[in-house]
Amino acid sequence: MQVTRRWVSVAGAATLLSGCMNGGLPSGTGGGGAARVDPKLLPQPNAGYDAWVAAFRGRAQAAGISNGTLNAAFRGAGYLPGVVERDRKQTEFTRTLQDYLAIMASDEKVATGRGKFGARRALLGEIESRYGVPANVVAAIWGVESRYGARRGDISVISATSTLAYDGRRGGFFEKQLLAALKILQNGDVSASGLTGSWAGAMGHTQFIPTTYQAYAVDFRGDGRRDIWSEDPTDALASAGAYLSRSGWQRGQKWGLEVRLPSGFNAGLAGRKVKKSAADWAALGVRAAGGGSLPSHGPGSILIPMGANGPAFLVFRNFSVILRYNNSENYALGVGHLSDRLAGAGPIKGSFPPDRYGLRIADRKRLQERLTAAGYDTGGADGVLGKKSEAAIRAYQQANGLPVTGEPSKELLARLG
Ligand SMILES: [Ca+2]
Repeated sequence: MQVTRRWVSVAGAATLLSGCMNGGLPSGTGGGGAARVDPKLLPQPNAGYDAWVAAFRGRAQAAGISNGTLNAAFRGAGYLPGVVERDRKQTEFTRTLQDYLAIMASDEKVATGRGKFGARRALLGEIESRYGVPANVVAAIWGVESRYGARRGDISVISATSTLAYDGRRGGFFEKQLLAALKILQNGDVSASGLTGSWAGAMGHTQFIPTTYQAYAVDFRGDGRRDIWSEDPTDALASAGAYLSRSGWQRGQKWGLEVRLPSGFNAGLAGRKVKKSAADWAALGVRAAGGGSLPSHGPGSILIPMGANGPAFLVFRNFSVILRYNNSENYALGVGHLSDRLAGAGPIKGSFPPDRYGLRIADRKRLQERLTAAGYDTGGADGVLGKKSEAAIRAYQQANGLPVTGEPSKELLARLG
């Protein structure tokens, strides 16, 4: 990924590329879950793309893809302008840990997640026995990647990856994904019409990109297919467990925990480069936020993702394994925290500092609520100011003769009441 604190997720992509993610966790979407087909996500005529595909077919055949597979794959596939648009827009917003947690692990999301976790407890227990990755950690990945299967993606993977390969910004990477997708079809794991995913080719319940699928997906019950796409999440969840296991997950060890730092803690000791034993951190005054002694799971690092005045964490080796799924510390903290919450833990205990506009999450929620009430759709009121909120602020500012910045402020909030 091109930067580490991005709001994205695609299994394995973190180690493979810069910023190729599905954006499966859009912010500010609140409700509005009903699927609407964006016409830009339907194939549109494009002569340049057609010429690219014609040339690609030769390269694919040289890589062992049959004509029959290519014909079946590209029947109905085509250039998707909406995919290129999303690829360009990806880097506009940076998300803080608080944003991530608001999106991944709000009380509402946790309540939904506990229901989904409970319903699949037996399966997740079997996966835990086989791969050593705790049921609640696999469930958290599931929740974050596809909202427990609700957002598996319905875009043709052949169309999406061929569009991005043709587009060329990261053409080499996406040509590899396209080839891997064709191999999946040729292998018979899924039909051409069933090979769907998110806009950047991340597929199924746990949003594996095709190369990650090829390397790590498993057929848990041995029915002959590694099926991560269907309603039944068995293979997908087992594949996530297998992937974390093969990435070095240490059985019986925690990812980390929230801690309380002593006043005057040397912030220079924060960051994954500094590793100390739990005993050494304890000697420096670090305490478990929930009370009790610091657990010992090998050398650990202190993370303060929102600065010294925000929440603090002690993370162990398994935290780095979650990073293999998506190389963002905020992502991994979000998954770790959600996994704890699914298992019954409470919310983060530390307080979050105000944002650069001086607003706290309650202020941001109120701003979204007031804008919505005034007729400016922010796409929900989750306290995460994304594209929709920015557009709503702009529209409000325009309509009220204010300087059009698209940025929130205390003045704007006061004006909205
Ligand atoms: Ca299977």
